[in-house]
Amino acid sequence: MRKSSIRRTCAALAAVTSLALAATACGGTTKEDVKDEGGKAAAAGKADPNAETKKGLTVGFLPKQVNNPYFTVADKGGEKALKELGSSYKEVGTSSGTDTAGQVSYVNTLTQQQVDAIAVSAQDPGALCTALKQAMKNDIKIVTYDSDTNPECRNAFISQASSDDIGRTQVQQMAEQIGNKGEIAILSAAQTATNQNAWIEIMKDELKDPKYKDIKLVKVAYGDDDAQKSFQQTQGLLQEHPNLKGIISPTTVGIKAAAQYLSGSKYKGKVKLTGLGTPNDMRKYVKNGTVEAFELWDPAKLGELAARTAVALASGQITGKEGETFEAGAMGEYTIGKDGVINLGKPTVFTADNVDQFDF
Ligand code: RAM
Repeated sequence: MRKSSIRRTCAALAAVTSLALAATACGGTTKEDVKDEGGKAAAAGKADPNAETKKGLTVGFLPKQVNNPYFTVADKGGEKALKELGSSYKEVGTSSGTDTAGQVSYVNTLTQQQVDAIAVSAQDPGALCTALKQAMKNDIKIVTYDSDTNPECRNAFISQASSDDIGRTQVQQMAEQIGNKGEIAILSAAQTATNQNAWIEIMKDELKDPKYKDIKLVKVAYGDDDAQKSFQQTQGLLQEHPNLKGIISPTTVGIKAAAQYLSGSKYKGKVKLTGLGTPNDMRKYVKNGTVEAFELWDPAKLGELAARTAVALASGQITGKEGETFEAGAMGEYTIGKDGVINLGKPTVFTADNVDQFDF
């Protein structure tokens, strides 16, 4: 039976029976279909760096939130890379950044459709685990990007930069802008977001340094990556804390909404704002004096690296173990670090001097 017809049969089986049953019935056949040495090595749990890059694969992208410009750019980067590699791209996802059940059901759908790999940005670290493990049992490679799940629930995580680089620099920028003194708050995304929570932990750790003894973190607020909620949370922070000197918002949706609120208020330029934003969203707030500096990485490169990692995994060139290396096209060679983490690079700081040089 050809792989496509096996897949159709299995998908039909999965639709009428429990997924686990279909997985048992179909798992062996799919593996037998792997003819190349790289595939065999990978099936035996070993990477074969010389295995041929497979074509005709399907990689499903499942961002934290569709219609979030950050993920639109990231996923376009993935789509472009997959086209170059001769594979197919599809994107599914929820429009709310806090719809964990929706994300779970999308993982299940992609599993039933027997895609070759899934690139997912997890809204919650643990909630997707069962579904992702089921996908892996079905021979689907799992790459998390942007926001991780637990390490045993995926093959590799593409991290935008180290949490240290992202968390500490935001505190350093804020401290500089408020002259190392005063009350500050954080406006985050969803309360469960793995990436924002990791960065906030590092921010708190950085704040322990005695040089910040006069800075007080008074609140962490959550805007859920919802523009309206983030706007209202900013307003609430300023009402509750009239002495607030600055807000750090480590989310592109949050920082934009906070900038929008501040720029139309008496606090413009007085209450400092920094965090993670896209140059296209933040340009006007840098130019009108609401924001001095913020940072981010190139989301398109993050999506591209997620796609290339997914294909390298599905081709058997890597398995996700520490120390394995692979070629990510023009992006160069990447090495897998501890716990299957692959670091994209370092974030870029944007100010009035360079913000016009970027278009994303
Ligand atoms: C938002 C999302 C995403 C985060 C960026 C910085 O778009 O929360 O997960 O990485 O901000």
